[in-house]
Amino acid sequence: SRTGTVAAVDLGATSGRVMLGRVGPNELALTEAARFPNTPVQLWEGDRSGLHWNIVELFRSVSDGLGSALRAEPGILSVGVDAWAVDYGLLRGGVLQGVPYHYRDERSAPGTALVHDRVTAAALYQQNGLQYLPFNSLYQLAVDRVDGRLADVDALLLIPDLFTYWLSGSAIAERTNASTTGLLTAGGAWNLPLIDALELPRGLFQPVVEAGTTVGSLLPSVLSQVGAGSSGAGAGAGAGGPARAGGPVVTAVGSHDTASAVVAVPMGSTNAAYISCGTWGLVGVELEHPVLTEAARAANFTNEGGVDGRVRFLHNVMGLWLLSESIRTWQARGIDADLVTLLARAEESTSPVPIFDADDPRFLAPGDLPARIDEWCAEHGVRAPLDPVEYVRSIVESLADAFARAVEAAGALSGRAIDTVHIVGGGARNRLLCQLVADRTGLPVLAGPVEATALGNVLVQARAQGLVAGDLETLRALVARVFAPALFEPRHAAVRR
Ligand code: LRH
Repeated sequence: SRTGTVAAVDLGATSGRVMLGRVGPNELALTEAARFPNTPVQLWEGDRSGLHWNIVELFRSVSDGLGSALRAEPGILSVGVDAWAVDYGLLRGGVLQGVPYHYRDERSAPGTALVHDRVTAAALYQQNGLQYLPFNSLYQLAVDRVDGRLADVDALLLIPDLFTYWLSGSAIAERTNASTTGLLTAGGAWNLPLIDALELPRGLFQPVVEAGTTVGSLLPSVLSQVGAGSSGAGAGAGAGGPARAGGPVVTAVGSHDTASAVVAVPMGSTNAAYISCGTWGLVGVELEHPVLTEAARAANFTNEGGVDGRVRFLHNVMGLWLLSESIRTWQARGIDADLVTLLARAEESTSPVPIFDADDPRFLAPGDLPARIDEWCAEHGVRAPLDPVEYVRSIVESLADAFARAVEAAGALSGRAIDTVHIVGGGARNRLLCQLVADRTGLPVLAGPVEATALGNVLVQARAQGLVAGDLETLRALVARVFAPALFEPRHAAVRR
């Protein structure tokens, strides 16, 4: 048995990072090689402003980060990319056409009607098991087709697959993220009858690969760009063990960030629920088989593809976006708002705050978030928060409430008696949130690891490289040993609304 190092590129909706993972049979260490912002851009499009990802800037940040990683550890064996779901780049002859849209862009609004006119929501759910989100790729694509954006393109790559392509030259569709398009069958193949029914060009869709597949090697042009020409990377044996001749391979990981996060949730039993809490709060359980009941559809629970053929049965709750977008609103108005300070003060405050529905779609779009909380409160006849501290407390209480409802639904819909709630991702750092979830569910909350997504990415690569072996339970046991989660006990019996 040996020890080696892999690099995880993990791209979130507000920031990205390149992490080094050193893995051996009883070793799992994560260090940060680079962290960079991911700031969307508004571009005028003739009659409106479109919201896009600054994808080329992001790729430069990734390249720079990989350069730092390779200088720190020339023996990196493998690189893998995960990112947020549903969004994609369109290519012609291998060249990106246009700037990929952000799923919060309003262009996808007509997509729901375009798709549901041809396939009812109920029929769709039977085929793809996905919760309805207005920006699921198939709705975005329906709009792209009508707007003529599919006329001259011959390939679609989801965001992490686009980075994998730019790093390795291989065009693939990793299955976990492809499942969020709505265009995969339950068996994990492209759903050609559905693709035809929506009049989408079949040729756009790339071969589906499983997480853990080696898809290529870092392109020589990338190696030289990152300042690690073929004589650099792969030449010497670094601390991480023998280097590969020719530089690192590129490995498909659970490229949907949430799929990678779930790999690293240190669950010890099938009765554990998880909340992967970053920009979104993804709340659910892991299953062997999808739940496609009408009750699951009505509750808007999704059956997304997991690593090793598992099913991520979960519901999207708005997540830390409610906080980050509020902070952005205040700062734009010159109000001094710092999240860490506000959270500390919110933790101390005891004044009652409104609990609003964190699931309400009105909170989806960018813009003045506190004003929309006010609007919700006015409509429901409750007092709106008075100052940033109250807004922050109200948001965290409302998130905890929505999380608790989703945990309960996940258990009821899947027939599991939930006895523990894991919180991973940035939300695991939010003590107030963790405590309130424990209080509202009446269950122990195990918080951490914060970097679950990068860890899951690392572990799938490490397993492909033979640095660790075993099923997800074995990998999770390793995570639990090295990154022991923090326990929050409920302070009283569960709060039911
Ligand atoms: C979280 C996430 C989530 C998706 C959303 C678009 O980053 O991937 O799982 O629903 O972004």
